[in-house]
Amino acid sequence: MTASPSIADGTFPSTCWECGTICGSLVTVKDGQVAKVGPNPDHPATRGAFCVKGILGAPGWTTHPSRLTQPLRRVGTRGEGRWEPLGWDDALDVMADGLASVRERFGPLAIAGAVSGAFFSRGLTVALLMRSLGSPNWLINQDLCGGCRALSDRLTGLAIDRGEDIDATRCALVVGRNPSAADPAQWQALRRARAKGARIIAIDPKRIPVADIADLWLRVRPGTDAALALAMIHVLVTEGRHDREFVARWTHGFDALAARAAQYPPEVAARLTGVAADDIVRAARMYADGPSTFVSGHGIDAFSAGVQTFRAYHGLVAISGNLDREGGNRRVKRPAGYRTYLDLLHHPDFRLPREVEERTIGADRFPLWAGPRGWQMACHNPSVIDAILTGEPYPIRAMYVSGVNVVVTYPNARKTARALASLDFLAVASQTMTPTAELADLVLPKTTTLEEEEVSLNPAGPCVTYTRAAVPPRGQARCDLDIAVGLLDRLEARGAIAKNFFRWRTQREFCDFLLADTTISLDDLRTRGFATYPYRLGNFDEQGFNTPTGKIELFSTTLDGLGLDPLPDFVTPAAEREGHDAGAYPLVLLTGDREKAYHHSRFREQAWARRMSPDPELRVHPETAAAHGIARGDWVWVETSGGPGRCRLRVELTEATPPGVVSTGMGWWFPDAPVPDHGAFDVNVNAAMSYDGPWDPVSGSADTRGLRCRLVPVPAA
Ligand SMILES: Nc1nc2c(c(=O)[nH]1)N[C@H]1C(S)=C(S)[C@@H](COP(=O)(O)OP(=O)(O)OC[C@H]3O[C@@H](n4cnc5c(=O)[nH]c(N)nc54)[C@H](O)[C@@H]3O)O[C@H]1N2
Ligand SMILES: Nc1nc2c(c(=O)[nH]1)N[C@H]1C(S)=C(S)[C@@H](COP(=O)(O)OP(=O)(O)OC[C@H]3O[C@@H](n4cnc5c(=O)[nH]c(N)nc54)[C@H](O)[C@@H]3O)O[C@H]1N2
Ligand code: SF4
Ligand SMILES: [Mo]
Repeated sequence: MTASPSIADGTFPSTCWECGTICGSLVTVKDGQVAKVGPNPDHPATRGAFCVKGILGAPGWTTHPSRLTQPLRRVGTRGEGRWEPLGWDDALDVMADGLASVRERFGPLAIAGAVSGAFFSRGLTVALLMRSLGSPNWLINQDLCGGCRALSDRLTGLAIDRGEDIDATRCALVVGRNPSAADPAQWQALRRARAKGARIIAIDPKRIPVADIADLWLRVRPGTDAALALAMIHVLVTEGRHDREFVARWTHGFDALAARAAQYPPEVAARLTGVAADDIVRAARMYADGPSTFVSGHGIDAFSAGVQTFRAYHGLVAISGNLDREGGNRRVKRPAGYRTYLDLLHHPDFRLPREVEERTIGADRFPLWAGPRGWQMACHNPSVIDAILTGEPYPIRAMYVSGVNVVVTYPNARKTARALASLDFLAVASQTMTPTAELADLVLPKTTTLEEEEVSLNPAGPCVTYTRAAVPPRGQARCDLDIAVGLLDRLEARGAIAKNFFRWRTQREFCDFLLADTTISLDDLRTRGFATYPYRLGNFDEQGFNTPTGKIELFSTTLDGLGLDPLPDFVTPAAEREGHDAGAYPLVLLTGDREKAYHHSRFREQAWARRMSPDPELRVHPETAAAHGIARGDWVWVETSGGPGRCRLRVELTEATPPGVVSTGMGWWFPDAPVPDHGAFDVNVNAAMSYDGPWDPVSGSADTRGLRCRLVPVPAA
């Protein structure tokens, strides 16, 4: 079942959606198998950019011998690794019984879903499945990803997600973004722009490849960017380089922002950030000589002051007038009639009663994140882990984890595992057996991105882009929507749902629904792989700003109303706050370096990827290594201040990482290491990190970098 009705041999335009870049692809199918995946040079968003994960990773795990091809039921104790295969009918009955029983005993709110990848249909599917059960509780890992940026974008009213017009810019301000590893489309565009004479400013503690092609590289101290951005605002304002007309017409709170920025003149910011005052002034002037585009990344997101840091940079974008103009940051605009997944999440037709939504875990403390006013109306994830373990504010007793490897990718791996293992019922849908799936009662085999259809909006095009189900699902694998629909039928038969929110029974019907009110036809999309639509820059009169004042809120009336700081401000980074013993933990830890071979915890089973990147590395400056008596290739334990345990990493020496700072990737585990954790408690940095806060007061994000740490040599075996 599932997939596209018309699977055939040939070469087809499609879209890789292994990551959020969603690159236009060409997929060649021969004898019913994927023979080749490569870039589509005609795709308007990605213009031939592509990466090895799309070329090798996606086909590699589609056919990998370790691929899950049938449902599995746990036999023996949890995490023991003993399973028995069963058919879908039985599997969905087991799942419906498990969920119905928890619902009966504890109520619908005791069931939570978990997913990642906010902008794919699987997120909506999990959210609507939970809502159908009557639970507002679903976890999406955006607090660890782009959540701070998204909340700032929303509060400020810019709506510039993925709208960097790099090709037409005169200056790209690249902040906390490592495009050469994370985003091939941005990386190609930056190099094209550079060749045409555009200037690049890189703001990054590490000398990453974009720093090497930059005109100006500011080596900021981790976690201090808000001061840098405020100082740049101050320079623009005092030198009269801001866009007065734009500011007067479209923004709210300019004077207040200017007054706040005045507290951070370049000399003050220099002390806080470690960047020379002259360089801050040069960067500000270079950026002011636009059009300029702001290219931001995870390096300033997912930490306990992430929203205010983004608010500072977003303020810079706004006062310089670089919004929705050629070479600036385009606003997200949909084709007429198109509704994004986020629109559907908020649409009244798909909502639970407000009093139920208000009980979403975390809505009481992070109302702009969780609950009815929340960005995605999803839970505050660390509070869900706590609720499972403590029963407070109310018990969570069952989960459906579909599309996220929480044991590996959430901070505090052991605690997450302990929480999952204590549930009354856990089902996990995945393509391969993961440390998360190992703890389940029921494991469901999932299709890969080459076996399923997807329609999504890519604001970078801008275009609507199409993923073809190029080959039939392997074995009995099913897509997320098929699993949800089959399950709902059974829950309905057991009287265990609140309301069936699914208006679609197949992925094809869902794709049709997305396009129904547009002029784009699915057939055209299938033929070309994408559809562009009319897009008008600077149409502020026609499409205003979605804020209480209807203007770009440099001063946030929403934050003010909640008693939070309405203006961006510098917050002392976690590593420098009181309570840390800097003597015992002398180094600062960055995590999440993107690796070309892996997508987070994915593709760990593939031989080519393991050859490219065999061990979890800790990148250390030679001076730091010398001071610690460690050498390249040594294994060290990393322990963080206030952390729950340690993890084991292999030392790599590099001058790219500044002295006193060490950096590593994330997502490490080995499919061939022993069950249940497969090394996720050993070689995974999240085994050494806490998820307990401090949390960003707006998004609830925890610090995934800028933590104090120490290294302990692992004795040679
Ligand atoms: N190959 C590959 N590509 C991926 C992914 C993957 O797993 N593998 N994951 C995808 C996903 S989901 C995401 S979210 C993106 C993330 O990709 P990016 O947005 O590029 O984020 P990171 O690589 O985490 O960090 C980017 C840079 O931020 C810097 N940084 C750290 N702290 C600070 C700071 O305080 N200030 C500043 N200015 N910079 C800082 C780091 O040194 C690093 O160079 O990558 C996506 N692309
Ligand atoms: N310490 C630290 N932790 C981090 C980060 C960091 O920088 N530092 N980065 C954070 C970031 S930015 C992110 S985005 C997260 C990523 O965290 P995850 O989303 O957990 O990362 P993946 O490894 O991509 O895991 C996705 C899982 O879902 C399954 N899967 C993939 N596609 C589908 C699908 O369509 N349906 C279903 N049902 N399953 C699917 C795969 O088998 C895989 O096990 O990690 C976060 N964690
Ligand atoms: S960057 Fe790589 S993994 Fe991400 S969508 Fe493009 S080809 Fe796929
Ligand atoms: Mo992410």
